[in-house]
Amino acid sequence: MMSERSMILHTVQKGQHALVITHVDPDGDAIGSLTAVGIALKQMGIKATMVCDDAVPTRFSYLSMADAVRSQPDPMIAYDLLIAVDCGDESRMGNAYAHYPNPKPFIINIDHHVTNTHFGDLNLVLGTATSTTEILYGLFKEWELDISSGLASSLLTGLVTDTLGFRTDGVTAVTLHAAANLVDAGADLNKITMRALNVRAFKTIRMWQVGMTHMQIDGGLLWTSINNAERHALDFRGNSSQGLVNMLADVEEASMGAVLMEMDDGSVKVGLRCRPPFDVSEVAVSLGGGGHKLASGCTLDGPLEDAERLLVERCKAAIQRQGSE
Ligand SMILES: [Mn+2]
Repeated sequence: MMSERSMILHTVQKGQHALVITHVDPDGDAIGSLTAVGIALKQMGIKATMVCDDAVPTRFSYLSMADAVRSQPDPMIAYDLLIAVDCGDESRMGNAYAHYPNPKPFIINIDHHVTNTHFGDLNLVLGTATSTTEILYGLFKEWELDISSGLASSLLTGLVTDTLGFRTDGVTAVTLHAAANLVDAGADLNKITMRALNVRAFKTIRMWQVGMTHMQIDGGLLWTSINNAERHALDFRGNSSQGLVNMLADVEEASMGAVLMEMDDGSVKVGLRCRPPFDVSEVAVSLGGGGHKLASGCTLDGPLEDAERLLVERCKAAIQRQGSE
């Protein structure tokens, strides 16, 4: 029996031109994973196109090959392989996948979301890994791939951002050994922490300000919502709260934190966070979303007031149930 890892290697080596896709509204692990796979395939002499529906945030511009990320696949290329990174389900790939003509290429799904739907033809899903780049690091080591400094920077970026600087629940000695090896290979931990984690756009902090004005606490849930008019007034185009929800969930009196953001189409993007022993993925999954125990998200139908009422009710019930288990 071949292991999943060697089957992936076998499949990748047979490929002519790979399409690599990461999730919409990308974070550091998404862009780190996307560019890491792009760099690795290039080192292996395999053609690849890196795609993300949304533009690479400027704070990740230090990553090699970040400027080669496209917003859609090249229609002139017949891809024979699709590698999805950091995507819990197909919809996370956005239009890059949804608008891809049938038949779709063979899919390799590499991810660390516990709620991953195993949508690939080959699935390397490790819910215990702190980031998708931690999984990729293990994969590349097994393939005995040379970890160049560019590759190390991409991999460490995913580790640093998804662990909020090695502070989250799932961080183990394995994570720290991987990070140390990546620093040895030439990644600059200080620069990555500063650029990918600490530095934020002014409009992000303005968005936090608006969100913090509206925050409410009830039944252990600390939440806030930002409506479409407010989001436009801030010229805030993202659809995640970019750290605001983490801040809310760190409040001592709160068991869970939530941020609701109304989008142009009337739908409401929800970010959820909590501390052990609570589990927000249960709430997110029950509302059609997914993620991790301590960090999840979902999209609700508007209007915003109805979405808010539904979410608050579900979260408060979950807090009561999970707190007494
Ligand atoms: Mn991730």
